[in-house]
Amino acid sequence: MFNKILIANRGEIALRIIRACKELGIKTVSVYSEADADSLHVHLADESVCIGRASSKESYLNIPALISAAEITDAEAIHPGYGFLAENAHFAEVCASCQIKFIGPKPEVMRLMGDKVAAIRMAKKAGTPTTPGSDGPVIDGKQALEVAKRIKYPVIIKASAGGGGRGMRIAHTDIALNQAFQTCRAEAEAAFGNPEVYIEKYIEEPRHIEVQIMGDEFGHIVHLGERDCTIQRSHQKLIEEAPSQVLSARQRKKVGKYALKLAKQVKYTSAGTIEFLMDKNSDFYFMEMNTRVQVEHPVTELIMGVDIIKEQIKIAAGERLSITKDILEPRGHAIECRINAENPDDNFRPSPGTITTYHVPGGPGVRVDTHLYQGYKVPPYYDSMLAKIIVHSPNRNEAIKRMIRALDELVIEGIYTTTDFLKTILESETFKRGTYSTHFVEKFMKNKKDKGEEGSKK
Ligand code: MV4
Repeated sequence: MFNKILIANRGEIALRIIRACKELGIKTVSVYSEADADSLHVHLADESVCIGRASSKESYLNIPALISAAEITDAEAIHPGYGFLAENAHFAEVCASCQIKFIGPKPEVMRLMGDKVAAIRMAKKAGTPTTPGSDGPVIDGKQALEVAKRIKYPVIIKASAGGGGRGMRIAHTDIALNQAFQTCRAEAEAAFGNPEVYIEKYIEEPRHIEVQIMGDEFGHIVHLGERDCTIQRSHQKLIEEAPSQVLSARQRKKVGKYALKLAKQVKYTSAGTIEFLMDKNSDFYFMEMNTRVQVEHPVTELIMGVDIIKEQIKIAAGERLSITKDILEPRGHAIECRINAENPDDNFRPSPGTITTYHVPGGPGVRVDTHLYQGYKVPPYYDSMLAKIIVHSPNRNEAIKRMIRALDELVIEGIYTTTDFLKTILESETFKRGTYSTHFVEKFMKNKKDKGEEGSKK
């Protein structure tokens, strides 16, 4: 096992990783930007190193600074968390060349899955269903029209280097397609330095279902069931749950099998997530694979009784997966709410500042993953997520009630947060019924406006 790990991240995920290390008897090194000198991850680690100025580019994305920090502290491994360098194959290669173990999948697999066209090819090869679409990149407007004619409108144009909802355009007609194709290419070139795009049939009103995968370096790969992440806004997930209440036992088995096929095809190691869209006929289509631990991993941990971060670390240290069963049975229902420093009444404008009053929920079945403390100053430079409230109950109805109870207990004053907004979603009949698509929040906001209702106040 490792003696010491450097955590190349900040916020709640840095704490989550430090806690796993402590329980495994591993020493920890935190890195921090000048804006994070008063952050909890700096204090909870055994050692900490300042790696640069406030901007991510000069600190958490600064590869030479991170490698130097690992070298001067004798850290044998780096955990990247999520975001920042977590899916950067080049960073993983630099780590390897410096004899530092990158806690994640192999760089080749990260690079392959980062190329969305290549990922779809692998899915097809594995027998994992994909959406009807162009077989590979689309090079000109003429070819785009040919593809649309074959698969029928509506279609979606996606950047090969995109992902997570960035660089996408929908078209319903030939004329719109021509325009969208050119714009999408130009945007992809500007955003990713790669103009390559591909086309898929646009799945209307889908649900977002993703499957957690873990693989060790002995070729043992398992899935830990699905998460339903349909409640999102602007490609940011707001509420995630596991298991998905819309899947029958048969469908659950099916989507798990589809995910496992792709993971086995690429000989996946470490923790990863395979994302699917589910259409109105309950058919699944592979969307993309995330080669990192995700924000929403705790809902899987609670229902499966697995510590995903500890498993990730053990796998990287060359140990075998401690999960021996091929199929794990979920126990109860878990829901996660992401609390952001944003004002829902002002188009979710970020709301940095000082937390003047702070109280966290507790009691049975409540887990809070956060880096907040009373007096903490939320910096304006990074992601606006403040906390994750995660609840576990015997069934979905009980979990919803528990979450509402937990959100009622949560007190964060001094800045705007999304707490009350999330509560109104949980209290809505549509959420309770569970009959919604990825457009839920958009429709919910429109309804609120039409009724002239007010949202959460400071
Ligand atoms: C789609 C789609 C419909 N049809 N692909 C959004 C994130 C990125 N991973 C891919 N995304 C989508 N791809 C086809 N062929 C709709 C989305 C999409 C979406 C997916 C999951 C959750 C929320 C979403 C919101 C808007 C669009």
